[in-house]
Amino acid sequence: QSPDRDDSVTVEESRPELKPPRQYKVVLLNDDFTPMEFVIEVLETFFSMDREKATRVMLHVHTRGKGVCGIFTRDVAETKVAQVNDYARSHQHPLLCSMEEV
Ligand code: TYC
Repeated sequence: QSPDRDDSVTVEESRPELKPPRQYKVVLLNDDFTPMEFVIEVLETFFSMDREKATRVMLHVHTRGKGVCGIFTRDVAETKVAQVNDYARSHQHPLLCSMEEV
């Protein structure tokens, strides 16, 4: 074997990533036109809520103006927001979903 040839192998052990991922609230906003039943369906479909929880969250948004649907990492939150807004638009409802860093 050639003496100037370095065949040593460096082994690095992975260290745990210490920073927790940033978290985002996905928020639903009230409006005067989207039917209550449609909002309940959205909460069941995209946030896996049962009917009771979906109804509670919908009524909270209806009376308080906005409400939290869930807390997710950025990618998941962005996907949920896009899915809800696209779904609402495809049914001609003005329902708006947005996200806020926790
Ligand atoms: N305010 C709507 C109504 O009276 C119901 C509604 C609830 C709309 C929650 C949007 O995010 C919302 N039909």
